[in-house]
Amino acid sequence: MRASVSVSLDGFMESAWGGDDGLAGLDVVVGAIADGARQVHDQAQAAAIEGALGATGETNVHGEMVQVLDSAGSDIFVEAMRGCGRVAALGSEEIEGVEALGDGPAHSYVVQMDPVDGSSNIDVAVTIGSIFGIWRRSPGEAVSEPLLLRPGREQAAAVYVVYGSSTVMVAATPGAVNGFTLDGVSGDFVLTHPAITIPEKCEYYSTNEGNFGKLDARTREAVSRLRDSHSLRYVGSLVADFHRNLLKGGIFLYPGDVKSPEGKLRLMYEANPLGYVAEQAGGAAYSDRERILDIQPEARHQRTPLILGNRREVEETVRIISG
Ligand code: AFP
Repeated sequence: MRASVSVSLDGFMESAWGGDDGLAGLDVVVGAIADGARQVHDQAQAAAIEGALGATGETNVHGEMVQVLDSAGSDIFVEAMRGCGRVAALGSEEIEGVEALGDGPAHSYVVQMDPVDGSSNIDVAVTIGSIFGIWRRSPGEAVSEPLLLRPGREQAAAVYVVYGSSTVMVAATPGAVNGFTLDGVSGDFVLTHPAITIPEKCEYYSTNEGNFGKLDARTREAVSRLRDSHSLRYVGSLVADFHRNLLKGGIFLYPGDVKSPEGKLRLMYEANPLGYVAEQAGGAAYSDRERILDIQPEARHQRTPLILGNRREVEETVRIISG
């Protein structure tokens, strides 16, 4: 396994945000995410050989089994965020409280992350991901819980990494979505998907069809409509399903059901960052009733229904679900 060194992000400075002065240091934060992602990539590749598959035996704040790679990935990204010197506070799906990382003038960002998304897929060699929402911190703002309870529309940037047949990092900044592929030899991320926009044509829908019987009548109607007119693709890793829909054209749904009206996915670590990416690429993200980025969070670990992807299909699906 390679030692941890800084990775270079080919073209990020030029392609990302057109020199917005309000985003000074963002390249450092995204570079640290890239550095962590390369380490998670290495660990995922080596997990079976090094006996690092399976669960740790612990459960996380959501009562879910923690996989060995969940725990390793969380440690890697906490250290990457701490080490970059630009992040004041970190919220994580894997950590109950707020990680206070620094309160100096250079600590001008707040990050919320799902370090390893889709971790039940690790043991079967199926695609997993990492997700990050990045907010600005004003000078002197206290590093405490309220700093991490801001709506998604205030994000400065959002990033996800998909560890699949190749490892790709997608970074969204105001008006720009770019994809960088990890070069396994140099360890650098190379700009391979410049200026991503979600296709107009919606080819796919992604949802857990096994939940159909638990849905209310209007949500069943919305899913049935998609089923009749689209191909189904469902990996069960949100990042993988979203990445396909972003590049090929599609819609992802994890609605609430009769037992869990707020669904399964988390507002701060999953819905907000991917909602931001979708919107910057010309798509949309809604709960069953409102724009994801407008939801005022009440708790860092709160859940939300999520309908995400092609704007036209998302709006039509929300219209049917909300009656
Ligand atoms: P795991 O981390 O337990 O694999 O869950 C993954 C996830 O949070 C998200 O990535 C998927 O979109 C969603 O859950 C899949 O949930 P279902 O297994 O209920 O379809």
